[in-house]
Order: sequence, then C-alpha cells, then structure tokens
Amino acid sequence: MQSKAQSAGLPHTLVAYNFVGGKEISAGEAVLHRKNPANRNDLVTLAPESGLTDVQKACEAARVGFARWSRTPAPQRAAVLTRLARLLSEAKEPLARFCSREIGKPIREARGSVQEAIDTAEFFQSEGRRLYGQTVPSELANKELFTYRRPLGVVGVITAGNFPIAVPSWKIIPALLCGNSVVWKPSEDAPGTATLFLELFRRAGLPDGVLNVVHGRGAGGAGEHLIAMIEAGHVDKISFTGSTAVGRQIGAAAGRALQVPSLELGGKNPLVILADADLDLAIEGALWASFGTAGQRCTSAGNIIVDRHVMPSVRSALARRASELKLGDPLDESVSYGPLINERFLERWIVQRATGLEDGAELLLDGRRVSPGQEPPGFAGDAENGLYATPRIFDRVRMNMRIAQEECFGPTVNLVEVDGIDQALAAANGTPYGLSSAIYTRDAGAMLRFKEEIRAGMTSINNSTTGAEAHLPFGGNGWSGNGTRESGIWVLDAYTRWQAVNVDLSGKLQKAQIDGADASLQAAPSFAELLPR
Ligand code: UN1
Repeated sequence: MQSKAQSAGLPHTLVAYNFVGGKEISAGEAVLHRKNPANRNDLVTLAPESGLTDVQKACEAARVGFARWSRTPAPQRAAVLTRLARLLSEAKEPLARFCSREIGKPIREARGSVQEAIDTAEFFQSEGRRLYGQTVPSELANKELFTYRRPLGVVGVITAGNFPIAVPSWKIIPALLCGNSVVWKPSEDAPGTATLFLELFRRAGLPDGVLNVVHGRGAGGAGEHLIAMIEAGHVDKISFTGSTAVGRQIGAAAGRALQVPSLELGGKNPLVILADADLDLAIEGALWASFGTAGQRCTSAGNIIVDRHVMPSVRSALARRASELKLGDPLDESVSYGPLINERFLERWIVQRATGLEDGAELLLDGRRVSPGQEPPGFAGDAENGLYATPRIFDRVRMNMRIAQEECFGPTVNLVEVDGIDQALAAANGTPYGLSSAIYTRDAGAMLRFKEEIRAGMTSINNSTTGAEAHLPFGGNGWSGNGTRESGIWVLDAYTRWQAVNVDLSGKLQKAQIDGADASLQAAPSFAELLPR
C-alpha cells in the first residue's frame, strides 16, 4: 500500500490524514497545528480537525470492515500482528525519535514506549491461536455445552498524548485480534506519531475499514462526536484513556446504551517509605516515579508517604537528587526529563504551586518554568521556546490539602509524614483514586498488609509506581477507572462477549432443570419410606 504521509512543503512537517475505509482523507479547512514542546518554532505535524460527518463516515466504514474481519479466522487476524511486531521493531528508532520530537518524551523512554507496543503485538499474535472458549458438561444426556468469545462490533478508541504508541497498542491490538473493527481518535498532541503507527498497521496488511482514524480535539471535536456515536447506534464499545471528568461523561453515555466502556483515568498514586526500607533504593524509585516523563504518567507518584523516623533523610536526599536532575532537549540521551507535553499541562502545574501554598504546604524545592536567564545548572534545552519546568517538591503536606487529592501532570510531588504502617495505609488510601501504588520495606508482614489493604489496581513492592509490564492487567479503581483492565489475557473480556451454546443430540425435547432432576429422583430411594408409619 502506498503511503501519503508527507511533508507539507515545510521542512520536517508531517501531514497527517484521516483514514476511513482504506482511504486517506486530507484535512479540509480546519487544521490542527502540533508544535514541538521543546521548540515551539518547530511545526511537527498538521492534522485534520474532524467534524461530526467525518466521524460518522468512519463508523460506517468500520461497520463494513467488521462484517469481513469478524469472520476472518483468529490465527489469520493474528498474522497481521506478527508482521506489525516485526515492522515496529524495524521502525523502533525513527518512530521513537519522531515521538520524542512531537511530545517531548526523552528518547530512552520513547524507545521503551515503542517496545511496549512490540511486546503487546507479540503477546496477542500468539493469543490468536488460543482465544479459548470452554466445553462444559451438561446435566442432560446426549447434550453438549460450549462457550465462545464473540467480537463486540465497532470499537471507538480515544487515547491521550503521553504514551501515543504504547497505550493505543494496548487497545487497538487486542480489539482487532478479537475480531472487532476500530475507529481511533488519537490525541491532538500526537497526530503525527499516530499516523506513523497507522502506516505500520497498513503495511502489516490490515484490510480496508478494519482500522479507521479520525483526528481532532476531544471536547467539542472528534472525541466528543465519537462518544455521541454510542447512542446513535454506530459504536458498540468505547475504550478511553484520559481524565476522570471525561471518563464520567463516557460512562454516562455508555450506561444509557447499556454498554460497558473501558476507562483508564487519572491517579494520585502513593509511594510509601517505611522506617526499615532500603533508603537508597527508595529514593531512586521515588525520583523516577515522580519526575520520570516529567511526571506526566497516569502512574506517576503523587504522594510520597514517609515514616517519621526516616523523613529527615528522605527529605534531604530527595531534594538533593531532584535538584541534580538534568533537564533539556528530549533527543539528548543524557537528560532526565524534557518539556511538558502542552501549554495546558504547564498552566495547571503553575497554578498548583499557589494552591499548595494557600493550603499551608511548604516548598522544599520550588519548581518553576524555565525561562531565559533563569536556566537551572546543566540545562540542555531551549529556554525561550520550550515548555520546561524544574522539579517541585511540597513538604509538610496533609492528606486533606487539595494538592494531596488532585492529580497534576508535571514535575511535582508531595511529602507526607506518617507514623507506622497503619497511618501509611490510611494516607495511601486517602484519595478517591486507586490506580498504582508502591511500598518500600524489608518487613514481609508490612508487604502482605499493603498488598491486601491498598485500594489500587496495581501495587509495587520495592519498586516504582510506574513501569507496568505489557502482559499484566493494567487499570484502577475508584476515580481511576471502572474496574476494566487492559493488557494480557484479562483484556480479552473487554473486547469480547461470551456466547453459551448447547447442542442436543437426544432427538427429543429435554427440559433443563426438569427432566434431569426427575431422572435422579427416580433412582434414589423414596424419602417417605424411611419415616416410621
Ligand atoms: C499512562 O500513563 O497512561 O506503567 C500509562 C507505566 C507505563 C504506562 C503508563 N507502562 O507507567
């Protein structure tokens, strides 16, 4: 297949297209401009701003694609994933570099995020030869019972900008393997990365109409239109990664249509350090959980909950190590983190400083936007044109403060002092979220209690809150999601429905719960005969 993703006459600018029914559809009048967050003069991608009709057409094309794809044997569907895994491996470096330029993810992390998609494709290529149902014994003679996984239909996928390859792969790959067709609305922060990922799906040999892409904004744009398609009867399932507020809207629309959406939402993830912890390991983990990806992961640590006996050491080590982090151009292999993904995240992160101070928290490290003349030591970026921010650490934070409760994408973390495991657990469970969690301790009893009592979908023992592996269930509870999970065998339940089938070979009408029950009663001695007369 011929690809038309090309430069716009502007050097280095990629022109993204909508992809509907196997056809590339260029932008009309409304165009999204995606600029490099490390250098706002670098126009990375131009993409269509899709309207309601564009989204509707994509859903119609997906309905047509579904008819054929759902009847393609699962091992043949999986063969596309075998090729996709190979193509992703071959394209890993250029894809990672482009992703790094488009959203500012440090190049080492961008490679990791492509690897996550490779791992996912490899896992599900083999699942195509399983996708097991069950054989179940019948209560009646000459009768067989079976279960089958059936695809749902058209799946709408809406994804965020912070993991523009890994997270879409978690949704699109299993949805397709299960026999569904997809309409994908990628993040407006990463339309170019989405287009390159789509190109690989096309080259892997996906038939027309099976994967359709519509670009645009979420609120008031293509994302909102795709959600409207649920009640219009054009979409059978939505899978969404993004904010809790939007997740609630999707949940309401899906609920009215009696659908179960997959919702991966926000987090305010606790990382606990008990008094007996290996402190060097804990500081290393806390640093990576808080400031890796500039704190822009749904699994980033929000509250570092520290036993009072080790708080002085944790406070000084964390402040020192955070102030030594190297900020700069994400393509520089040596940087700890790059810019924020967009202005919106930067603005909210700036407001969070005032919110924390108003509520009585203290600044251990006063993270600020990097501006020309005010660069931190070792800074290796463009302060004038990049969206850079230095690490912020709030100290003496109490769990009832807004900064302890509200998610904030950006380099910021809170220190919360506690006394022992009971208080640590209360603080760790003290937000409405429940995505990821971590504890550092050498005490097996404390590990067990944390595993059993923490209300989070994911728990690390002596490891960071981030870095879930691609074949373990990923997802959260409370404000972090509706309990659906991504990845591994667990995600199959999100993209299939169970069908129960019975085959009766007896040649007569056998009545379940009636004929079988009577037959066993006749064989048993009569209960009445046992009673004295
Ligand atoms: C996200 O931020 O939406 O576990 C996903 C992690 C990554 C995925 C994060 N593998 O941190």
